[in-house]
Amino acid sequence: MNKSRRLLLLVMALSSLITGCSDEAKYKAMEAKYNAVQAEKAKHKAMSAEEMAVHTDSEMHHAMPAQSVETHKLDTDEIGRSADDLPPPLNRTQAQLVSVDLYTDELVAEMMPEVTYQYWTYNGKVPGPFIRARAGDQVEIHLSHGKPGAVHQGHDAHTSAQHAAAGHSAHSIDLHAVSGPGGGAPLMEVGQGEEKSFRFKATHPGIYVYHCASPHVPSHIANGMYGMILVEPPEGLIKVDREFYVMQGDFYTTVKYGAKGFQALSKEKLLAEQPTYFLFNGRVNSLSGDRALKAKVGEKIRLFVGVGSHIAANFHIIGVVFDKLYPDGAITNAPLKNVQTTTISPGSAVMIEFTAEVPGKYLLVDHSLSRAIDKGALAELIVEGLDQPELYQQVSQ
Ligand SMILES: [Cu+2]
Repeated sequence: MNKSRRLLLLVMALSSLITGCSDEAKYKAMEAKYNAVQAEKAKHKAMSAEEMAVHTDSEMHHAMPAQSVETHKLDTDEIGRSADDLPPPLNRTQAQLVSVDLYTDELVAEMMPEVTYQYWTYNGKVPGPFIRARAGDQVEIHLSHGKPGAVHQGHDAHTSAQHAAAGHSAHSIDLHAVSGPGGGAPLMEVGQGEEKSFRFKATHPGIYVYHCASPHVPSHIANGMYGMILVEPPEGLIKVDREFYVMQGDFYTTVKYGAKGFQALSKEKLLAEQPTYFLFNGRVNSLSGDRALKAKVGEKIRLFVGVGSHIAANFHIIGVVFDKLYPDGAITNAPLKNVQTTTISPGSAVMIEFTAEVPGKYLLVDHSLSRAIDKGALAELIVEGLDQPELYQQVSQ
């Protein structure tokens, strides 16, 4: 050991004596915290790239236990599609070719703070894009396995074998608006790096669900591969002020609701039909706070609400009577009027219209209420405007 190094050590020893043990302990705690965060991040990357590949479904249950995470904000993508993320009314009188670009993407995102999950998606969000066509249109769907030309860490690192081992060697799409075998799925099975297209004529006006139809189909759907397609009647829909896109999905994790860390799909719970989470648009509070549905007093609101996955929803908005309900996707039938709650079958959707008359906050729920209070099926509608005391007021004693 040379002189200068000895001197340096002496200075370090002295300074540690001066500053005392508490600083050192603090530093060590910080380091441990940093390492935990880095380990968690590394684990997520490895999970999507390599570990997923070498575990079968049942092995994954054991290989991915819940981890405690010492961080509050993980560096993940926003998984939830905003409720106002849908195309505007078509407003046209001629048939047209509607071209839709879809890609599949598997990505780790937060299901709730500090709880992550590997979603399988169309275009990186749950639900997938809202497709809007008009009866008589030709609709052309382009589907590629993986985001075209994108550098998606982890995804590009997948080999075909890894995709197969992880259960997503192929994806596809079955649109309930299609009249034809498999709703298009047999023409649209895409393996890694593949891209396929098919075209269909939108013959039946309605609001429909689409979803992945590749094996194991229920797992693909449970992981988030669904969305909705609206086929407007030739005359269009009546004009409203706001439209919103909401899908309820059931999710199945190996560990209980709210358990921190990376959560794997529990195929056992899926087969037992025992969801851990019921979610609107992909995650807990996806449509609350800043992302709440927003409207003004007097505005006509239209909701397209669907169930992508496996358990029927009991859709209700606390404090709202639905002026009009078009059940089972049948938007050209006469609506039911003055409805409180509606059941939405798995693989089905409804159209709801009402006018927001009293300002305030309204909660969208599954009225099987433990799903809303304890399992995530809760969203917010904020209505702004002047009070309407003739409709709603407190009476003092
Ligand atoms: Cu799929």
